[in-house]
Amino acid sequence: DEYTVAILGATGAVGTRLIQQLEQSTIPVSKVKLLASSRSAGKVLQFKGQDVTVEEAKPESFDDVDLVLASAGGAVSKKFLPEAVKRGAVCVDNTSAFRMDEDVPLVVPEVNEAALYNHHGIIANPNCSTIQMMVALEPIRKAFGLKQIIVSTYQAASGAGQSALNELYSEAQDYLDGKDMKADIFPTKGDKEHYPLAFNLLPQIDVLEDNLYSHEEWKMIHETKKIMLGDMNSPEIKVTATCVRVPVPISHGESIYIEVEDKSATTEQIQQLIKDAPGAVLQDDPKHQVYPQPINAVGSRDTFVGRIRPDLENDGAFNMWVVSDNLLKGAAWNTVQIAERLVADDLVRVK
Ligand code: A2P
Ligand code: 11C
Repeated sequence: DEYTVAILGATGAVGTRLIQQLEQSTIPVSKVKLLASSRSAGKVLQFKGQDVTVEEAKPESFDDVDLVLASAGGAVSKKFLPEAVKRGAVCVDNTSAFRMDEDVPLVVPEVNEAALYNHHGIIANPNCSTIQMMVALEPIRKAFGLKQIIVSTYQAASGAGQSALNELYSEAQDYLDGKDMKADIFPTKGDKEHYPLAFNLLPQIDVLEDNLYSHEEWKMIHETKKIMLGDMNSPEIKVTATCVRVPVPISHGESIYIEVEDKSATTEQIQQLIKDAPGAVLQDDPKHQVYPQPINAVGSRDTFVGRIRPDLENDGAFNMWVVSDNLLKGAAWNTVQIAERLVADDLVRVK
C-alpha cells in the first residue's frame, strides 16, 4: 500500500519538521498534501525534492487522505480532525485537543505502543516535555517500579511555535543593541501580561490555573499517568512539576528526581537501563564533564540522559538530567514514529 498523507500546519515550527521526518520515514507516501491557514496558501515547499504548493485547510482537503499529521494548534485540530476521520482518514494529532479523551490513545511508542490498537481515528501525540521524560523513565519503571516523580523543566522557546522563537531572537538583538525588548508572545500568547524571554527565565508555560499550577505542569502530571498507567488520574505514581521557559531556541532540559519501589536499585544499573533503552542515549561521564546539553541535542531523534546520581539523603531515590529536541522526539518525530507503527501494524483505517 501507498498512502496519501496530509500535514496540517505544514508551515509551522513543528510542521516543517513533520515534512522532514516524513521524508526520512519508512512510510510509503504516494502523495503529500501540505495544509495551513489562508495566510500561507500558494506558498511552495518541498517534499523529497518536489515542489508542493501549500493549500488552505478545509474539510474537503481531507477527501482521499489516508493519514493526517496535525500540528496547527488545538482549535484547528478540533475543527478539522473529526472531518478527516469522517472521510476515512486516521489522524496523529500533536496538539492537546483530544489527549484526555477516553477513546483516544496517547502514545509514546517506546512505552505504550499497544494502545494504538484501540484507536478510533485519532491518536494523540503527548506534550513535548512529557515525551522525553517517558523515554528516560519507562525503562526504570519497568525494572524497579516508580513511586514518585518530581520534575523541573528548562523549556526552549520553540515549544511555543515559530513566531515565539522569532520573538526570542529579536529580543536578544534589541538587548545587545541597547534597545527596549518588545514582548508580545511570552509567557503565553493569549494571556494579559507579556514579558521578555531573552536574558530572562519565565516560570509560566501555558496558562496559570486556579489550582496554582500552569497548564503545562498539569499536562506533565496527567499525561504521564495516562501513558504509563492507562489512567490520567491514577494515584499509583505521584507526579509533580515546575515548568520554566528558558532563552534556549531548541531542546528542552529536565531535572528529574525519582523515587523507585525497589530500593536495591543502583546508579550503575540505571545507567545500563538507559544504555539499553530504545530512543535513549546515555551521556553520563562526570570525570570527563560529559552530560546532555540542548545545543548538542538539536536535530537528533534521541533523548539524552546524564548526571544520574543517587539522592544522598533518601534510599531508592535518584536525580538525573534529560535533554531532547522538543521539535523532534517532542513533536514531529514522535508523531511520524506513531504513523510508522500504524502503517507497520496495518492500523491506518477507521473502525
Ligand atoms: P500559517 O503559516 O498559515 O499561519 P507554529 O506552531 O510554528 O506557530 O505554526 C502553526 C501552524 O499552524 C502554521 O503552519 C499555521 O499556518 C497553521 N495554522 C494556524 N492557524 C490555522 C488555521 N486556522 N488553519 C490551518 N492551519 C493553521
Ligand atoms: C511548550 N510544551 O514548550 C509546550 C508546547 O501541548 O503540545 C507543546 C504544547 C502541547 O510551550
